[in-house]
Amino acid sequence: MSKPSILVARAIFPETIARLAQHFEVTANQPDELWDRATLIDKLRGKAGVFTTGGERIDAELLAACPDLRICANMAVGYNNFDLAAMTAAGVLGTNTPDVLTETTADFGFALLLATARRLTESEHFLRAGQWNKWAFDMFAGAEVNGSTLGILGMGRIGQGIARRGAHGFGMNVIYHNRSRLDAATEADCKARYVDKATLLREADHLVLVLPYSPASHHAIGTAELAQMKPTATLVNVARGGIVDDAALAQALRERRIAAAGLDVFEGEPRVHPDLLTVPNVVLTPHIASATVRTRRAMADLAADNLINFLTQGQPKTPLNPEALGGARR
Ligand code: 8YV
Repeated sequence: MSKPSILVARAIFPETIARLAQHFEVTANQPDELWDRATLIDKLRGKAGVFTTGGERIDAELLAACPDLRICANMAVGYNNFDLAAMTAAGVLGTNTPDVLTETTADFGFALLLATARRLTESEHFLRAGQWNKWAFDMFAGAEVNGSTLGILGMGRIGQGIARRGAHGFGMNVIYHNRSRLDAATEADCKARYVDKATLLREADHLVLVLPYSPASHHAIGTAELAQMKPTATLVNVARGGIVDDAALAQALRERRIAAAGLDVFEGEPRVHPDLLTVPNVVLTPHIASATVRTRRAMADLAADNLINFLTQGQPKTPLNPEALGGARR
């Protein structure tokens, strides 16, 4: 029997390609070319599966043009690049990579919180620019982290990981807001108290965003929300671009309406709003919260497992829309 054909849309570990090639005819993109949509659709013709990395938009138009496609395996926990309803309607399975990146991403969220509060980027730029010629009592005095109030918007697995780090490691008072309240045991484990969004914005000394992006969370933090925060507060986004109105944030930072921000994700990335590049009180990183070698390997392995298990045995490991299997394309 001939092997099914799959597309790996972006460069990935050579070992992952080799493993996939044991089961599939693989079209890879190891030069890591950035394909436009027409090219992606063209490359997908005749493919039963695609390995995506979060940037490839899978929607009704693409699915209609690729009738052989049966599974889209995202190497990311977030899947806002998938129109899941359209995929389900077309009988196409989507999978993501939950759990394997939780602690690594929580580590990074906390790193960004610390860097933002303690002004790491700003002070390093100052030093590198040769501007440090004397010590001063108020030089780069930042916001206290230990014992302060940590606010978390979006209390899924990563949010809980950040809460535990704050509560248990830094003695922080943790408050959170989420679509649904956690069970009592999880709240106790995270030492976290559920509050409404207005209270979260008003009381947090450090606000971390860890909610999924959807039309409902678009600009969840904009001018009105920033105005409710303390002028001494910091804001960290390790979730998705588009949750924060970047233009409004840059203005709030410039006017010191909040103290500082740490951003790993941006609206329209890899483009970064030019105003964010010119304000000093922001720490900027290029969407690397899950980027440790071990975790990226685990994510690639899980995405590959999903393709292999589904296309060879019909048993994906981490399906997003198992209901699609009823009407799955064969
Ligand atoms: C991915 C992420 O590396 O998993 C996610 O949702 O944001 C990151 O861990 C990124 O999405 C790859 O594009």
